[in-house]
Amino acid sequence: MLDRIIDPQACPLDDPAFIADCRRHLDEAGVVTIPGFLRQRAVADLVAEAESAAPEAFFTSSTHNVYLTPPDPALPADHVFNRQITSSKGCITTDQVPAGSGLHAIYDSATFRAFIAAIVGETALHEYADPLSSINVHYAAAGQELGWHFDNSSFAVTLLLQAPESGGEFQYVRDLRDADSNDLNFAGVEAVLDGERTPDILEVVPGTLVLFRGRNSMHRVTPTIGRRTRILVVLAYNTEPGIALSQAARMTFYGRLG
Ligand SMILES: O=C(O)CCC(=O)C(=O)O
Ligand SMILES: [Fe+2]
Repeated sequence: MLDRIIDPQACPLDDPAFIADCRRHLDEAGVVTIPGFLRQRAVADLVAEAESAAPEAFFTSSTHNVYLTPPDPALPADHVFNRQITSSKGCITTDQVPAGSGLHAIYDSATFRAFIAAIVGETALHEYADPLSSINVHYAAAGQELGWHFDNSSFAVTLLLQAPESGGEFQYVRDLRDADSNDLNFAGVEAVLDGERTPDILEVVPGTLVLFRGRNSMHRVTPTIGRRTRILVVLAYNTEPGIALSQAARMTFYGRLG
């Protein structure tokens, strides 16, 4: 069944050598891309599905610092910790993805979960306890972007469904901070924000699976240019069962709790 959506030639989910390769690559580069993960037919179906759900998307435009924390009033407003960055996008949630969608089939698949878990070095992965946060489809129309940030989660799984005509580029700077030792690296972050340090660019075409460690690697998606909306799926897992996304985060990202 899953073979109709995921191409086993591009991504043999239960091949130990392939898993070991992906794992090594993630450890060395901080990111793994698997082009051709989705069959072309599946990409077309999922784009059509995402386009029909787009009117239901919740749109947000917000400002945040790169650490995704509240500002620190003890520091000057123009300090890098307090620098405000803009993000704007539309989003639909797990419960808005049609029941028969390939996205549920992928997300729920025990084989796929075991594949991701093995690559990121976890024993098991679990869905969110709330009905919104497990599968999100992001829409970035012309001018919309995701500003520079570090993720709170240790890894992210995404699937690009549709690339814009131009822009919508995923840029990143590896290991710019060390969250575990609380090293925020203000100078390094400032150099990137001021354009003094050139980020790496991740080449991603539609149908590619991306596994990214974004907790210490600062990243952004540049503004979409042109009339074609960038459409990206985020598959989010927890390493413990029964965990919901915080109410504050749900209100910010989705405008509702359930
Ligand atoms: O849109 C992307 O490719 C990356 C998304 C991302 O960085 C995030 O959701 O935190
Ligand atoms: Fe991110």
